[in-house]
Amino acid sequence: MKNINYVVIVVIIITVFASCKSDKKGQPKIDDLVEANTDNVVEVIAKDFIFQVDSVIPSGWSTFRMKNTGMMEHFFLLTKLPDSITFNDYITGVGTAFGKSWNAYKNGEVDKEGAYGILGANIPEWYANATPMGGIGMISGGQTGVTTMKLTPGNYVMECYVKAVNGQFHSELGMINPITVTDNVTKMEPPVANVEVILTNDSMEIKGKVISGKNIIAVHFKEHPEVGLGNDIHIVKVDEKTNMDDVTFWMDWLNIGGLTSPGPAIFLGGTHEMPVGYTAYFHCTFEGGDYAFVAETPIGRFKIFTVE
Ligand SMILES: [Cu+2]
Repeated sequence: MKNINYVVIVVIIITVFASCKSDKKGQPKIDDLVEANTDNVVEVIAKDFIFQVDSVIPSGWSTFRMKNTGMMEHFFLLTKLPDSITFNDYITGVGTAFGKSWNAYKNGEVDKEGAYGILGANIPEWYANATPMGGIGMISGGQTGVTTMKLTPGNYVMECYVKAVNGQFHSELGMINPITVTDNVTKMEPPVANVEVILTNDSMEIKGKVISGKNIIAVHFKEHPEVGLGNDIHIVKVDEKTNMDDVTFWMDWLNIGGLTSPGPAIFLGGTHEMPVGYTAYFHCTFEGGDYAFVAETPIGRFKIFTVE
């Protein structure tokens, strides 16, 4: 009995001493917590028309969770900037070029080909070396999108280019943020998917079955068009009122009324393009019913599926 008491007292003393020690130093305790927390979640709040998000995030795998608390549809596309290029260079160079092109088309000064010509003539040369690095696909007001992606260190731009009723891009109204991705690498591993999507220029191949409840959908980027936006994927709810021609028309930013709130259906997320060889994982919870995968690129691509 005496011996047991002695052991208990010694253990208590050692425990108190050890916790005092780590409290005093502070650091070891924090490191332990970071190591234990392998899921790195980056919270994003989308409002009409701002993003609330940390401006500095680690590299490696992270899960981005964006709640759309606004009335309008929102998404975010991440673009990694070439080393010498700043956030302001992006706004003045890329933002202005898209604005000029869209305004000329909207005002009836040029056709679509002419609008793309204006875009090509005004976009800065360095834009060829900027890299689309995924994002969260289109989400309707009140919905939450969740996408897991791997990022490399560097300077990024987060933006939404849905259009307001007056035709201005949300990025022009404030939905554009600089993000620094640091050398600190998360300890997160990519999730396990129950559905795989393979995107090429000619096809959207779906492997596996979307089920009622939680799904993790892996999107493999195998190919992209040589010019313009890359192949991407978004999810839309399909009901008796949904017209897929309206949906695909709406997904084209260069249509009058395209990407302009309010959208023609309920959007539930997805992911934007990443470089060839990358995989993004989006998480989506479904009830029974009909849905469609729909692309911004290539224009007109969609595939309807049923969740039982
Ligand atoms: Cu937006």
